[in-house]
Amino acid sequence: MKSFQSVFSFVFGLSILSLLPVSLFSQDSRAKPNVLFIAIDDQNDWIGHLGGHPLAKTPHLDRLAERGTTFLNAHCQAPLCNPSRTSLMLGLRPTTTGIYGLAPWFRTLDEWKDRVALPQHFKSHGYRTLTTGKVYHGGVGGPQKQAEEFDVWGKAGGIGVKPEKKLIGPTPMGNNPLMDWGVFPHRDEDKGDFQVASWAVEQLKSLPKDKPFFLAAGFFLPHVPCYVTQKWVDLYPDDDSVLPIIKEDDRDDTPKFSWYIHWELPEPRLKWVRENSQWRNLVRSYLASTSFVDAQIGRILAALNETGLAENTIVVVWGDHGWHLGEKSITGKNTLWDDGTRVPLIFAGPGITKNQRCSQPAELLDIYPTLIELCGLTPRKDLEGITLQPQLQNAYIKRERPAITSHNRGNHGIRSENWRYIRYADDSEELYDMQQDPREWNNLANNPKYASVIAEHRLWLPKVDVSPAKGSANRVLTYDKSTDEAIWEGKKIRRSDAIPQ
Ligand SMILES: [Ca+2]
Ligand SMILES: [Ca+2]
Repeated sequence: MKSFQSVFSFVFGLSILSLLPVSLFSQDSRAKPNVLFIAIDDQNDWIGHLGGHPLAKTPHLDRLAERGTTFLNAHCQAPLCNPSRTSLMLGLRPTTTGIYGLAPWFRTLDEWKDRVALPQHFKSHGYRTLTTGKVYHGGVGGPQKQAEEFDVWGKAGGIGVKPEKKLIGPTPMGNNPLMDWGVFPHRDEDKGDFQVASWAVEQLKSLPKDKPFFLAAGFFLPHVPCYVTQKWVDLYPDDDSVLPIIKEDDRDDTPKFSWYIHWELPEPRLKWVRENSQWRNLVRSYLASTSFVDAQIGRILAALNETGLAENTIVVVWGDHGWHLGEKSITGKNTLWDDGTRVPLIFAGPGITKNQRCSQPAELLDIYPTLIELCGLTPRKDLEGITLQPQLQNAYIKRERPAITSHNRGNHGIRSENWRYIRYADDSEELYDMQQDPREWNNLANNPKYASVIAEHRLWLPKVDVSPAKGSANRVLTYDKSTDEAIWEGKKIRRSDAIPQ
């Protein structure tokens, strides 16, 4: 009797299995895909296929985009390293965590010290997690804490070889050592980013196959200092055709408060780089650095192909925020325009439609839930991003939510498919028609014709918009509407103050 039962259940079981859709069955039996997670620091949209700069040469990223889906309208959640990366890795907006500045590290906060970050979620699903280079903004709280974030730590990366002294003259606001760029003779192999790529390549070639991997590689360039060699800068003409197209009086129609969110910074203004004949040098050095990083990413992708891992590895490439190179009279980050928020975001690998360009707004916040879905991990209800999986199948599927970027409490950029709306903490506003005016030159916020567009975009301003977290520092702005008092990095800004140059 017993044996009859087991034979019966065996046969019954088989017949049930045969009724299951083939795709579900094969998905369950397939090993989970690996993840190759590549970050680029301060990389704006000067990427070949993104069209942010007509001369940008990034053949490897362009090829990767052809092998998958690239987002042409992807934006960071904060235009600064620490808050942008914290948001992406935790799946939470800066307006939810209060992390707006270069400090604090989120694990120092009671509220987030046990929060399961993206790589930890993968680890808890049986992945081996590895990291090299700049993935989080700074240290993770000492060597003993490293193992809590990733299983394996590789080369730290960073700048690498440096000239004996700064290549350019002293820069305003304290002559910050990072504010430097240009050509000096050195070997590619001595750069932090080269070593990061080499370490990632070694891992791909030697990793045991017992578990899927989540390998994070963070490139430092084109973050300043943009040190390059002649062969990289020679990719770009040594004339003014490399300069971005700007409007001289572009800031005449932006509110004074637009200056408050990048009030005093080590990054020189356009005025300084012009007066010191550094504009072209900066632009070429930045472009050359981008091409250098593209080549390093190319080395990792080549290893992925050579090892046969490409077939079962999801590749995602993202930049943490944009960078101005003269547009709107400044260089650097800390802005809510496309120059400050638009970033590369490319997905390729199993289950992702090839050769797609998606114009729907996307957020870096969406990476966490997207990777969960692509890899079949347990979904999480506490993430503020929305999966991009529908667009990875069909790039034309609409996304209702615009991309939202915040720079300190009360200052938000809302980027939909056709519009850019900005609201500052003092209620001043900007609106740009991104189809007619992609350079965001003509602020339409005061034109009554656009009242309904503005009203529609205002609905997306974050409902939760907390004060800076404990320990916040560097690039932190607070504002009290009742007294019109603004404080930037501990110093009062008065309405009558001249804009620091
Ligand atoms: Ca950055
Ligand atoms: Ca303007």
